[in-house]
Amino acid sequence: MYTQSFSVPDDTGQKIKAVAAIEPPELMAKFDARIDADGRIEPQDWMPDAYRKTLVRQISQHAHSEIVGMLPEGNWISRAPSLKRKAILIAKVQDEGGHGQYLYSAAETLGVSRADLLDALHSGKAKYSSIFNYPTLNWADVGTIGWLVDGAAIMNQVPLCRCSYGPYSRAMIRVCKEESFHQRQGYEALLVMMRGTDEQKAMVQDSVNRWWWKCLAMFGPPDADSPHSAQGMRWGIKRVSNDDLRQKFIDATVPQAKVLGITLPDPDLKWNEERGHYDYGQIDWDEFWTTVNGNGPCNKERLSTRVKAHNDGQWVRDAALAHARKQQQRAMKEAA
Ligand code: BYC
Repeated sequence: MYTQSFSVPDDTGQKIKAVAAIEPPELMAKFDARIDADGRIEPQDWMPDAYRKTLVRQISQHAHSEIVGMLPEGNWISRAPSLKRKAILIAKVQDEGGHGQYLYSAAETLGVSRADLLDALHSGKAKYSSIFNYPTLNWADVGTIGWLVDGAAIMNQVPLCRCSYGPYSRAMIRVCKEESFHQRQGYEALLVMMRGTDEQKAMVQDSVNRWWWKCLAMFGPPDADSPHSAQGMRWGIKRVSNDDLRQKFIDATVPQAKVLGITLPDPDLKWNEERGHYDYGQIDWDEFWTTVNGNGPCNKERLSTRVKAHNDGQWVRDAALAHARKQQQRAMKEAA
């Protein structure tokens, strides 16, 4: 069964060789050649055990993030300020449920069961994105999540459309198209508020102040402290490093903040002519790890809401299975 304890070694060169050494050399050579040629690995293909485990870990964490990610915004559906905003928000939250479905299906092609993956989430063993453990305190948070959280998610996910594992890369193409709409609707909602009253403008600024640093942490620990990066990059699962994605996100977002007319809460944020990038301040990694390890402001609430939704939905799964069994029996009778 999937476990958090699996860890691809961080002592780059030597340990990557160690992974290869325990696999049959001919199969490993064929696999490496496919990766080197930027080919795709499909479910029926041979793959090293560590590659399979890495994918199960990453894809399932990603799937969990999508379905837990429905919760902070879902809280605002009944309080959306207009019919239009409510319809957009419902569509967005439904899309996230759909992304979870594609991703659990992609993980299942690797030989794990959805029930086991969900057990790992519900028992607190599996990780999901740190960002969903923070509260949504005002309506502007819904816009900020679209603009910054979905914006960060797209930055991370576009390179995953070229991931070496076929089912994951194909799922990500569809996910990215939908995420792009999510990002735009958030930005547009904030633009409207920034053309509104002083109270609305203050609400947006307060929201961005609370989410900015958490969004930068979403990309994961700095490259030097990222145990999985070297192997993930070697296998074409990860295409761009955590720090490079974070930098791309900052560079793309600063001009958008200027158009909006809000201030990003970082006194060290300034253009560095020499690097051709924005410099930025220190991310609070202690706070990040506290949250990832289960002690953020909303971790317990998120998990208990998910467990309740899962238990409340048992009758739907039972009914779907009973219906499928009935159809199968009917088909067998007709065929006999
Ligand atoms: N939160 O060696 P590293 C979304 C963990 S939102 C929690 O760099 P890797 C959405 C990491 O799992 C985003 N944990 O790992 C948006 C590892 O722990 P384990 C979901 C994190 O895998 C709006 C440890 O730290 N996106 O989709 O090479 C609405 C060391 O990290 C985080 C994805 O999941 C974090 N932020 O790189 C709804 C994209 N960052 O496993 C939904 C796919 C790191 O050793 N995933 N950790 O216990 C990825 O691209 C990569 O897995 C990551 C991490 C960049 C996230």
